Amino acid sequence: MKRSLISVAAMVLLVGAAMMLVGCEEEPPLPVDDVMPGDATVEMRNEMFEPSSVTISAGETVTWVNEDPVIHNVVGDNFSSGNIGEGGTFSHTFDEPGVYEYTCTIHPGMDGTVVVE
Ligand SMILES: [Cu+2]
Repeated sequence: MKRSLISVAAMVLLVGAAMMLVGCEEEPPLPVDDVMPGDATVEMRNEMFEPSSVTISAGETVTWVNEDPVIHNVVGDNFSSGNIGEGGTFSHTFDEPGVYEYTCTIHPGMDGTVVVE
């Protein structure tokens, strides 16, 4: 009895390990689309916007997610997030086509672009 329990446990471990290996190959490390609703998601990571440029259609929404342990913000000509702490998010809907550049005013050089088609 004990022996079969052990072999079942070993089997479960093996299957689990195999599934993890397969998972690593097929899935990106961070399924960004699953993090938040929104038509595009931009991560704030290592004091950069990632991706630094996103393209959406008019009427769609960009959601920024702060993955850093420091405060960031998202400031453009017609939108401003205020402070976003670790794990925090900010969303903005872009109704008009155009090229919208934005920055984190806390970190010089932390810039991004939203292209609205
Ligand atoms: Cu910042």
